[in-house]
Amino acid sequence: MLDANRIFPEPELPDGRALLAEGRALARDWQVGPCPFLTEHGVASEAEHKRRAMADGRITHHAQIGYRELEKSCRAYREIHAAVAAAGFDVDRYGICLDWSMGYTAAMRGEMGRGTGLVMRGPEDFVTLTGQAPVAPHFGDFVMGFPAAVENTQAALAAGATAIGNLGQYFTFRMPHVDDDVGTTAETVKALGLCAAQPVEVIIHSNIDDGFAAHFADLACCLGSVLLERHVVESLVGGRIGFCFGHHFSEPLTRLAFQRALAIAVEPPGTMVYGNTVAYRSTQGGNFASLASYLLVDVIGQRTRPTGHAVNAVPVTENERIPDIDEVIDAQVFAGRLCEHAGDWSALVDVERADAVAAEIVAGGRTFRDRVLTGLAAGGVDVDDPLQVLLAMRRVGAKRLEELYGPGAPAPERPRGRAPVVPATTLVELERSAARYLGAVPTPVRARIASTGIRVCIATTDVHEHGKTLLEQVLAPLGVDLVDAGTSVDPDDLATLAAEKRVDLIALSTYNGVALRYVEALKRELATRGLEVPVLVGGRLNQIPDGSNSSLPVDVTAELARAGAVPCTGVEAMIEILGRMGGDAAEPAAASPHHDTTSAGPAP
Ligand code: B12
Repeated sequence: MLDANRIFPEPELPDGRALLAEGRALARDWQVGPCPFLTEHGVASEAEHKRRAMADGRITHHAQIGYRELEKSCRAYREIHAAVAAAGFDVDRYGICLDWSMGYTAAMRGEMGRGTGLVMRGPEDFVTLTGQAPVAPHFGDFVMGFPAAVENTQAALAAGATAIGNLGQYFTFRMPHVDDDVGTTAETVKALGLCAAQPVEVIIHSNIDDGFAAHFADLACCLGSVLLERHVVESLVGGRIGFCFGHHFSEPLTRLAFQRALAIAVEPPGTMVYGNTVAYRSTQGGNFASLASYLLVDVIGQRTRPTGHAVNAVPVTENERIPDIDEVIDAQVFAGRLCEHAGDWSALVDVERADAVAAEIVAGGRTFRDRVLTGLAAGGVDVDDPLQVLLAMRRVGAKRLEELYGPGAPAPERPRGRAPVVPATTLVELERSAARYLGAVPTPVRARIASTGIRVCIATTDVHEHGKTLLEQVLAPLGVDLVDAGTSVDPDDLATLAAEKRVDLIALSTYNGVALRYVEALKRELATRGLEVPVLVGGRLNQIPDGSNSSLPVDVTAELARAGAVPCTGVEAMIEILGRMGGDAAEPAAASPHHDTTSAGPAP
């Protein structure tokens, strides 16, 4: 079913074992350096600190920080620690949000644009940051899985970090204008070797929600991908892996069950349980309810079956923009106080139900792992070569792996063609949301849209795919002819496909704080191809203004309209526009937008 010749069309691939040896050899010069966290806690590694906390029955806490400017990030590193301590609680570790442009090597980074995260000039900046307070540095963004995997791992180690990742991002994140996934994989294998060869324990981190977990319909496949990554890091690389999950785990029972499944399937300690960020869809006040709901589950999970995962209180501005320092402090104090309350709640929770679901997830996960490894080997992939296993999984992708090897019984009518052993909530929620939108479309509007025969090219500027998936699940039943340009698409590639397919309209989803820069580049690319099609854009329409002193993104809706795009707050806006375009369908068929490549049908 899988064929290595098709997965790897390259005449030859680098030898993963040789790359591993090369990475291990780098450990002679690059080792874990000192930092206040290791010194003040008297530990050689964060894993040691976590085991100590597990033994003491203490729950550890994770906060995610990282602002464009190093100065503000250093201030955050100090102030959050001080303010949370003043309130009588602890923040044990910081997840450092490096900017996506840090995925490029320093030599490549130049004019490659910026997102909303922290940009570092070199190892000295890493050391400066982690020197601000006795809080463990966790480098889990834009390190492993990118062209700069080795140089960023070297800098993180030198700055005293003993939890470095994020293998999950390797499988799904793509750097704009970088197509060399063999090179990216080679650098990642070297970085894995460098971590595995350290004289102290370094946790190689993987956030599965950044990876395949956002795409699987079955939580058993999520656990199966955990076991596959563990095979690579622990059996092939000789390192130690720690997992994070949480963004997409909205249902308390399966969220708790997945923590227990990890307790069975992987040696503790894990890194963190991330907040259920997709549930943040309300106002700041409303988001406190989402925070309390998932955090209580995570605290009870650590109380009743410690796995060393830090809990992570996500600030309530999550669905607006990157949170500011005081918002992070409020969330951490909220978490500290909730831990005090949680003790009384544990008795009320039937963890046995979660354990029963965990057993199903683990059994299904092991089946998935075994089937994938057998399938890859049968297809000619060397499953003992870390480069080949990683690259094959990345290229085949979550959807195809689940369709081929999922543990669920075949069910052609279901997403991925299988009945999930334990359904993943994300896809179920998206299906329900699409059905709600569709149900609200009046029949005459449906008829009008269907009559246009309009062809829409749909794409995202980054890894965020749920908005696009939702749109697809609404537009296809309305009879819209969809051209899928995929995720993390570069403006030139999008314009080329739009021209080739003679589309009538582009639907663009963007989230990483690049909305305006991307639309301006796309407009230029479309103009060079003589294509004038409406560009509808939705998602998070913001960007950090050049020279900003707040490092916080601002709304760019007005600028997008001035740039000639059509900003859309939601799916309804697009349906309304398509419905109006349909209104013009009275024009004779000859006028159908397809055939006239220059002006693509009625203006929205
Ligand atoms: C899920 C999520 C992820 C997942 C994505 C999984 C996936 N495969 O899709 C993961 C964990 C991988 C992820 C990664 C990152 N994320 Co994220 N993510 C989110 C989160 C929690 C939800 C977004 C989402 O999908 N919502 C579900 C959709 C269906 O709902 P919606 O967005 O409201 O969409 C509606 C409309 O916008 C509309 N719509 C959307 N697109 C379009 C397009 C058109 C044409 C139209 C008409 C309508 C439309 O349709 C929907 C219904 O109306 C948001 C925070 C939040 N709660 O919103 C952060 C968020 C978007 N992420 C953010 C960031 C920074 C990142 C990272 C860079 C973090 C990092 N350092 O690694 C990376 C991205 C890296 C990369 N390579 O691109 C930031 C963006 C900051 C900003 N712009 O101000 C946010 C806001 C979180 C935060 N507060 O920091 N993320």
